[in-house]
Amino acid sequence: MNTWLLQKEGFDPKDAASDGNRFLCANGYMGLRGVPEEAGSALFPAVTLAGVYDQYQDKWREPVNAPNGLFVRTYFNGQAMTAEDGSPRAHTTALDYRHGIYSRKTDFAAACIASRRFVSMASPHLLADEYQISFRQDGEMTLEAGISCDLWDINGPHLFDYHFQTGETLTASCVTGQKKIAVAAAQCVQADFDAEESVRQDETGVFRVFRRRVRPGETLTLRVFAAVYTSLDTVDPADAARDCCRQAKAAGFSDCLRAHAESWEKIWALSEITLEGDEEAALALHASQYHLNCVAPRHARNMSIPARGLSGQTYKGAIFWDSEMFFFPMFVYTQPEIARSLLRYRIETLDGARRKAAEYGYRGAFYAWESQEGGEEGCTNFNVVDVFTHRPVRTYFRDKQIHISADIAYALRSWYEITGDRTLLREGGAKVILECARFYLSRANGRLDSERVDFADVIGPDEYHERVTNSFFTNEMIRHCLESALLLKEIFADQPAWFAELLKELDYEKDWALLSVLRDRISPPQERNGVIAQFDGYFGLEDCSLDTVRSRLRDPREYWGGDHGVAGVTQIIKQADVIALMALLPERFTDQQVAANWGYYEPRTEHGSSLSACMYALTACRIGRLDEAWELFMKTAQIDVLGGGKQWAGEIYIGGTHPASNGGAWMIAALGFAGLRMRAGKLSVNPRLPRQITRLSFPVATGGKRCRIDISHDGAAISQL
Ligand code: IFM
Repeated sequence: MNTWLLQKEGFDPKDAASDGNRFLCANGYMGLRGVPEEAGSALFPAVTLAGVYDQYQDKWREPVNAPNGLFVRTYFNGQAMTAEDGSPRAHTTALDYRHGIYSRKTDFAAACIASRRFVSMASPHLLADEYQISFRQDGEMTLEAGISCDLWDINGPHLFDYHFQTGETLTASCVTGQKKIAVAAAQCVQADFDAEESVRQDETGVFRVFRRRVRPGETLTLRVFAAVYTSLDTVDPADAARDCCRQAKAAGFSDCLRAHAESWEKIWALSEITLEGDEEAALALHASQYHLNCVAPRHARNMSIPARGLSGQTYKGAIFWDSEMFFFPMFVYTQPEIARSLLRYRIETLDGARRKAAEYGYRGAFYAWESQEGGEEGCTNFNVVDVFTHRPVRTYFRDKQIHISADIAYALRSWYEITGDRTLLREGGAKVILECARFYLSRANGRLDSERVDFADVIGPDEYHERVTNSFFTNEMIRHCLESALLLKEIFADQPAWFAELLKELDYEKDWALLSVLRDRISPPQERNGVIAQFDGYFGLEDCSLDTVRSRLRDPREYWGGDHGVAGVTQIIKQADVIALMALLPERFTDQQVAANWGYYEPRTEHGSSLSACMYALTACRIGRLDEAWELFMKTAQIDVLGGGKQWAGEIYIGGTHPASNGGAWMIAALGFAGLRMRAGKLSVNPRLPRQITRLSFPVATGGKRCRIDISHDGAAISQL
């Protein structure tokens, strides 16, 4: 079995949404969905741009899909040769995870189309395709290769004022509706055949048209180079896109491919986990690492990663807590510059978080639940549409999921604890922690003189239970945030003047004195037989099975949460909550506590979020439930191999790739199975290898150096690289 190759036989348009995700190519700047070159908008093609957002009318803001410069469609005797129309005798799609190469082969009676393409990891604006067609029959061929503007948008259209330029390089220039960001796509080709050439342009795009007579046994090859730039990158995006294409064409497809593949080799040298003993698992781990690595913002120093990566516009292309909790760990241990970029994004969007806190009448930093450019909140008050009434449902993620600020503070502190590096804290990280802590002081609403401070009307990670009091996860993360703020004084003990200046700049004197007061007064959780209540009153809810709750659904797409959701009145939870906290702050709990809570909550968890299984797997490793850990690992790691995960929340499409699970797979393998831990750059391991794995080996970045960890059932070794 090739553990680097995902392959699928056959083509069913019904799978197009899911396959577009599974066969995604991306490089952090953009993502190209895994659909055939000739696909029209019905098959959800997209070149999704990172960090470029737009709003159409009063619909949700979402990322922009650029015009697609790799569009190619062939006609034989006037008949379009498309994978989706049922005429192919065979169709294969493949994705080479090692080098990020998508390929397809489609066999028609008259000819066979084979192509391979990539989104360059070596040159962030470049995409390239090698398209080959081998004829079996005599006839007239028309081949169109150009820039398609027939875009799939969830809440679009977003691009207006199209302007095309033709010549050796085709260009499509346009602007976004809201902020008038200029977007340009360019394309040029290298054909190894003679043909009559012309250009066609209309509202669907601009295309070069090749016409010629073909004979059996003839193979024609077209190499396509395309590029995308926006005015956020440069002043003249059209010119830059044209230049990029021309340079790529001059270098040739093979050289561009070689540079791209070499870049991927470097990424694997830094991050690959080799898993031996189970090939399905090895494939799933490669898939997970591919999908997370391919959406990392390597071209930037202050960007983060959307919750559905660059697989489309789902979840508004927004940055969630997924970044800090699930993406950050793999990067901080393997490619710290990327982890730093994720955190810089938060540092640079502090003002957005301050604006949000002020909007709700609070001080400090209340980060966006769904953060877009500048930290703007993308989450609406009506984030789900009811499948029965088709009405928007009032959801409270935006205003009540206050743990988000503490999650960000947690990652900033982890950066310091893991790497020992203080520069990020000095360069804005400390300010973020202090402002997050200040938000919780003001959220406590002046109740600091009472003995117990409740945090009421919140939502923890389990989104099915809304507006609860004393969410254990939320309270403990707040406590951790307050402690982190206090710890800053110790961290900068040798720079007292700088720290005093920072407090002065933030006018923090009064708040500083209150940090420890609130820390000590946050209400303790309710408990029963060693099980911690997820929130006050949780044990009073109906205690029934997951199957019972599922049997109450009247529509498979029905939303389980909210006022009328089937889960809200029961103890069934959406995703890891108390257990997520035990995974994030392991030193606060004994093995017995983890075991008692794991045993109680796991059967009551739907795992309705792709963020759930990973947390249960990590804690299962700790308490020696290795068979369950293995099962949860496979569930996590295989999600984008199988195209799993929930596709609908009410009437809202939530499909896409699952970077949180992708990061989760790395976390389970490295932090769970290997028991990796790094403190101030010093490594240790504490292996808990499931029987299915015979060997686990992976690199880790420690300061300027790198180590390799090798684990087997005979023991563990750490060596310098
Ligand atoms: O951040 C998550 C959230 O916890 C559950 N719903 C999906 C979000 C994005 O992955």
